Amino acid sequence: MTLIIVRTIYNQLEFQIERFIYMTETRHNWTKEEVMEVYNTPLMELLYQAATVHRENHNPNQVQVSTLLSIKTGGCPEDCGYCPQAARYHTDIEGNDLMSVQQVKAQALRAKSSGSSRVCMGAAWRNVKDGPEFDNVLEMVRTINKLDMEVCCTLGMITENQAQRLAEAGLYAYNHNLDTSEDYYKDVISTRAFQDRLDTIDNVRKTNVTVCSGGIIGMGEQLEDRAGMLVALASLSPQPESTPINALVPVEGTPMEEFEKVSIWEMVRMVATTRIILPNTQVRLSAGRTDMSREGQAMCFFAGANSIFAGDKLLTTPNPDVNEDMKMFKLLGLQPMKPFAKKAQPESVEAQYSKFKEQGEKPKWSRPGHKIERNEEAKAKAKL
Ligand code: SAM
Ligand code: DTB
Ligand code: SF4
Repeated sequence: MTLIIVRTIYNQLEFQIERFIYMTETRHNWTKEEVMEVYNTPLMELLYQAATVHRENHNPNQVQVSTLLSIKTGGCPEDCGYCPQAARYHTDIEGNDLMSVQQVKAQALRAKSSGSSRVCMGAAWRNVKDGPEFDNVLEMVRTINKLDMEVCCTLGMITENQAQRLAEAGLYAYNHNLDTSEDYYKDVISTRAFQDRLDTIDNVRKTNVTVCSGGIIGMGEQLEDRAGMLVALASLSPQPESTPINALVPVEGTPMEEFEKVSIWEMVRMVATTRIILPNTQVRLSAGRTDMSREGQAMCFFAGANSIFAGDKLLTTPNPDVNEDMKMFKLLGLQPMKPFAKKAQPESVEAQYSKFKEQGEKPKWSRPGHKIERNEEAKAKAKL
């Protein structure tokens, strides 16, 4: 008992000191021009600078491994131009209702045995609705937390009350990507606004849950938009604890089906720039790794990436085989990070002792509803 109290006080002190150092050292006022200048630095110099920042803030030989689990697939009402799960486009994915807690537990155990420290549960929802499905998600969170793994959810927009309920269940991280700059967002999605994303992140920030937010490159955006997204992430206070960098996976049937894949050089530059602008975040190599060689990924790790999504599937599209990833780790001398290396395991409160109740009112998320030509075309094609 005494040992537990001493350890808790020690952990608290350690986090307070880390927070103080973070507050005094982290820059939140990057301009787009400065970020573009970093991105365009001659490659060898950029790699050197990013690797230096990386070493100052992280152990360069440790990589955090997350496993994705699509707990509710397809049929989403949103019109995100990149997403195979939007109901309005005609893609070949197999939709599924919400998985059971038992199915999730079995998958989490598999992930744990293959070296993952985190399970990230994704649902193709616009926003969370209070009710039996959300209650089941809360039970999934409690179940995975009890397996001593970090639990992350990505369920769309959430209210402060829903964020509090997830925190109380033992959620470690909430993933909600800005995806691109505020300007370009209007060309990608018409069914919600950039501000909605910021509002959800704000709701998560009011709890103990860490924020995971990043974006996608390769959606036809300009360098200015990549920089704009990083400026927006950097201005969050505190900055996100993890930042997924996805390369667009162009899926047949979506408005972006014919987009060219991003080159490894763009990925390396984006990773290195993210590392410099967000020095403390875990930069996660996310969608697009199946198109990257081991050498390319090694360059990304050198440039400051220190997390991956592992497992042979992302949400609906393929991802490298876990055994191949572990061989790559061995080759590069990388070690999978232990769970709760950055922040203590959250407590998990059972449903019957919950302090937070369902809230009847409907949250007012926006519906900008402007037209995006390529999204309209893809929708029309699906109807033919
Ligand atoms: N529905 C929730 C939401 O949008 O926040 C959660 C799931 S959604 C699939 C999570 C993230 O996956 C998106 O924000 C986007 O960054 C990424 N994503 C989806 N489709 C992608 C694709 N084709 N290529 C790369 N990233 C993709
Ligand atoms: C994130 O930034 N990337 C992951 C996770 N967060 C949820 C999802 C990638 C999805 C890629 C397309 C698919 O598999 O459906
Ligand atoms: Fe729905 Fe999320 Fe896909 Fe957008 S990204 S269509 S919100 S599942």
